[in-house]
Amino acid sequence: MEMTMRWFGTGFDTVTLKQIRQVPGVTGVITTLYDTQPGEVWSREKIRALKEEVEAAGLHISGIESVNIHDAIKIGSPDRDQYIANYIETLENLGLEDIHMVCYNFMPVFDWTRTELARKRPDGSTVLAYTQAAVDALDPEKMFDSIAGDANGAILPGWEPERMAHVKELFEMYKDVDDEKLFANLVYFLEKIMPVCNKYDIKMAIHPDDPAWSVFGLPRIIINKANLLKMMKAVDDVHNGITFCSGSYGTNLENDLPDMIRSLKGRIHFAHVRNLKFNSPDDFEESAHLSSDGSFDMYEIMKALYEIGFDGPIRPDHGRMIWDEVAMPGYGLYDRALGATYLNGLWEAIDKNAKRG
Ligand SMILES: [Mn+2]
Repeated sequence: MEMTMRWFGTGFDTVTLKQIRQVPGVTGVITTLYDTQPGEVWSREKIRALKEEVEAAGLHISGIESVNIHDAIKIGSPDRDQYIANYIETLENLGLEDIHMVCYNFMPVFDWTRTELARKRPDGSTVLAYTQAAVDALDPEKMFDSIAGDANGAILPGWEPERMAHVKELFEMYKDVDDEKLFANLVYFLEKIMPVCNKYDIKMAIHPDDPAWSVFGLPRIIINKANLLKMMKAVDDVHNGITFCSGSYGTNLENDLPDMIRSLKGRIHFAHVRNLKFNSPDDFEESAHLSSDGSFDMYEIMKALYEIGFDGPIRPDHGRMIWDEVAMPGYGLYDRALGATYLNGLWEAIDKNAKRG
């Protein structure tokens, strides 16, 4: 594996490349062109400029998170082929710039959903949290307003104000899309892009829906092992793979995380490893990465990744806000750096143990 951190780009991220370079063991960043809209073609020039900036800081681009999918593709509307053609052009430009891993998601309307961006924990840190009762009590159109106020002025990934201004229209557009239709639209998209992925060896890594169940009655498909295996089989190409995000699959306590990892050997191209603390099955908060701070056994998760020979990029995921840092919720420097260091420590121990037999 390669340890990386997510970086949103100069002007969007409070964390600098220089700071990331100083986190021990981190050699790459996972980044994006944060000012592009879903459906837009990424030019080679823009990709190259981003790459040069990262490399000038002594790091490299380990993959893209995300190249977002236009709603027309997810809905399967008549204009989807044009947006798929644009997506293919973006993939081609990424391939020409020697970038070989692309994370994306296939969630309708909302990206990840949390009901609080700054829940206070006993140690005084603040974290993102989710409670089903709050979602059930909420008008989906107000979801954006309810969380935007806590974002420290940052634009949250997947919650771009331009899209959220049209939430009502988006719901209307998805009204005939159920789980089966969404799955068929995903397969249609993957079949169209596989040739360019094969040509440039670009590994597509779908990110799970978060939380891993339906919210506001919207369809959700990337939620469990059965659906993932169905997706792998439907487009049986190594370039059709997944992002294993422990914090997203872990929202559903029925998901056995190490077992899922072992079942997906060879198709996990990217890993997000973080912990959650459950107060009840319907209420969780994002804890520190350490096993003892949350509900997951992080050693078993890392061991499963090690045992399947995972060699892609891995990153700590949402961190707590600590030491008075002001940053995009989940994406401060300090707690993610602690997370990266902890995950590197687990990996070193697992590796040394395995080699000693
Ligand atoms: Mn994730």
